[in-house]
Amino acid sequence: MIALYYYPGNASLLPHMILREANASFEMRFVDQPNRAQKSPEYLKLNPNGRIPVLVDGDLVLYETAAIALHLCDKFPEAGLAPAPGTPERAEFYKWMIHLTNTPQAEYRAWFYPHEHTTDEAAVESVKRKAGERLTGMFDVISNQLEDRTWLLGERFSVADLFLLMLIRWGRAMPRPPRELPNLQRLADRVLARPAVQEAFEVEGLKAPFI
Ligand SMILES: N[C@@H](CCC(=O)N[C@@H](CS)C(=O)NCC(=O)O)C(=O)O
Repeated sequence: MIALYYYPGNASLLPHMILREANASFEMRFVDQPNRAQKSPEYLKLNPNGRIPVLVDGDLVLYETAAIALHLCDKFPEAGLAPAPGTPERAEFYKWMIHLTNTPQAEYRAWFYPHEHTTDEAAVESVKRKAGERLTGMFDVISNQLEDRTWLLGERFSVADLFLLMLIRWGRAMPRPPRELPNLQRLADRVLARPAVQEAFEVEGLKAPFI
């Protein structure tokens, strides 16, 4: 039995899209994030960090979005969502997954939760603005690398593209949203055209504009 603890549009969207891409059988468990259900004693038993998502796979209880994504790639190899282990393409795939999780995804914490990054209430807006600027620079670098590529790995679609779509989406309200970079808009359009992705968005109730 696989269960995904989620809140619409949160980081749980990545494993959700992967599960649908893999045609997996799973159930979704809503976490009432606005009411801080992720800090409840029951949820903290699953993820002591009190963050979404968590994936339960039989006896395995896994947190950290990128770890869940990699686990699902390994669990459903027939879905072909990542290159074969031990190949140079797999190494590139790891590079993108680690980069996306520990650079833009981590930076988004300061954008969405600026009050956690300062003890000075008056500085909250400036923390947020600076996070937005850093994210803008990160998306510029990613966009440049997409210049002659269909997907992050070149001609091969992978879970890294799903990850990037989620991160592009999160920047909808930034002063310069990632979608304004043509390479990112193009990649997002390709990912959004996938039936599994459309299904995940629909089930989570995510409405246009998607990015
Ligand atoms: N490094 C964690 C970060 C997860 C994370 O920040 N999740 C957000 C939702 S996107 C969350 O739980 N926010 C609510 C909170 O921090 O209380 C991961 O990748 O799983």
